[in-house]
Order: sequence, then C-alpha cells, then structure tokens
Amino acid sequence: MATYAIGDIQGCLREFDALLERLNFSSEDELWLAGDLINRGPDSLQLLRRVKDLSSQCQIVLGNHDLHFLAILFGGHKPSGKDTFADLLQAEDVFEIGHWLRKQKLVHQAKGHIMVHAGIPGFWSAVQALSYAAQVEAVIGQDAGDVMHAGAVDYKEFFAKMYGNEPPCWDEALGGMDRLRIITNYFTRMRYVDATCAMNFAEKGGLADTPSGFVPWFAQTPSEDRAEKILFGHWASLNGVTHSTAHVALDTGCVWGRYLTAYCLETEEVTRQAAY
Ligand SMILES: [Mn+2]
Repeated sequence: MATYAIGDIQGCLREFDALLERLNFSSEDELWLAGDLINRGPDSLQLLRRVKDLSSQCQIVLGNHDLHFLAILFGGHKPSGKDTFADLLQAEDVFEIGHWLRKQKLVHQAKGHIMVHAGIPGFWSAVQALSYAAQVEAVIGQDAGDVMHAGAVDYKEFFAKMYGNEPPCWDEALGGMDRLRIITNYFTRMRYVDATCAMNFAEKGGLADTPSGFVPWFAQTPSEDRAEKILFGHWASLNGVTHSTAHVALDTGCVWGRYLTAYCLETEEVTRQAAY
C-alpha cells in the first residue's frame, strides 16, 4: 500500500491517467490531491468525475481554482475569459459535483504529513492551522440541517464574498467574512509573506524573484518545530524546488507544458509524467 501526493492537475486528465498508470496505482493505494484540480487545462469536467469516482481512496484539499468554480456555481460570480471549465458549468451533474467538491478540506493532516494547496504561514502552529481550516470548512461544507448561529456566514454568502486581498494581515481578533477570507487566502493563494504576515499577491515568479521585504512562506521561521512535512502545490514557478526537506512543492506546471508530479509519502520517491 502506498500514498501518492499529486499537485495541480488543472484539468489535465490524460496526464493524470498516465501518471496513475505509471505508478501502478491500485485499489490498495491512497491518493492525496493538493488542489487546483481544474481550470486552465482541457478536461475539468471529466477530471472531476474521475476523481469523484476515486473519492473513497482520495484525500483532496481545495485550491484557488476549485474555489473559483464554487464561487461561480454558488456565489453568483461570472467565469473570466481565462477559465476553461464551460463544459463543467453546463454539465447535467454540475450541482452534484459542486456539492461534493465543497465538502473537501483546506488542510489535511495524516501519516506524518500536512497537505495544503498554497501553504501554512510560519506564525501558525499545525494545531492552529488545522483549527482555522476547520472554521472555513464548516462554512463551505455546510449541510442543510446544520444549525446556524445568528449572523453566521452560510456557504452561499462565503462564495459571494470570498474574493479580495483584504484584510492584509492575520489578527486573531478578526471575525466574520474577514477572518474566513484571510484564512482562505493563506491556505490557497499565498506565495511570499512579509514580516507583518501580509501576502504579496502580485509576484508569481520563483525563489530568485522574491520581492524586497518578503520571503517565500516556507522560508519563514516557524513558531514551533514542525513534526510534519508539508506538501503543497499552487506555485508552479518553483518547479518542485524549495531547498527544504520539510517542504515538498508538488506543482511542476503540467498545464504549462511541463510535468505532473507524484510524491510517494512512504518512499519519498518522485514520479513525473510529461505534459502531452
Ligand atoms: Mn493555485
């Protein structure tokens, strides 16, 4: 039995299938997907149907592109010109897929590893990160029967108000949508952070492009010794390089013509499938 973590698939179904074949992926194995399952690539609908069929042996954390789809489906937003999931939005099972997708996590911890789409700020312990993730997961994954406190945000309101770069910094005192938005931004959009814990959303280059006054989130000194290795996607221009054995960058830019990467948690072996 093996556990394989795979980075941003972004609708690259052919490469995903080829990678699973290369791994001899079987019903005994487990798959961890680091988010951005869809968008920019060609087969978002079929990819989500495939992953949903595999969900009994799959752990998924949501990425910014997955949340973007949910914000269109449930939050009243419109697709942008760059989106490539028109097939998904028009599918007869789009709501079945959407309700299943919004039940997925933002952070997953097991087997000595933590998986998240973008990253975990150094100023949060693993326990804090999991508890903040759970606060957002409870909102976006809400069930019809859940009891709502007065003034609480429901999932449709979350997806309607999800977008934005504010507030800029974490503060334990934040509440409501401001608190949910900054937690979501750290877990799904972060690359570089400054000393005030603010994110830089403009720069998307690699380590050599780190803006003045910022560091890559994984280069921050963590507030505690982390027991877990962190697996993350989102940052294709790192091309798998973090210079840190405690941080595994899984997004190797398949949708940009490079590779889809699988990392085996038990052996640390990396398997790559070139983009078609
Ligand atoms: Mn992303």
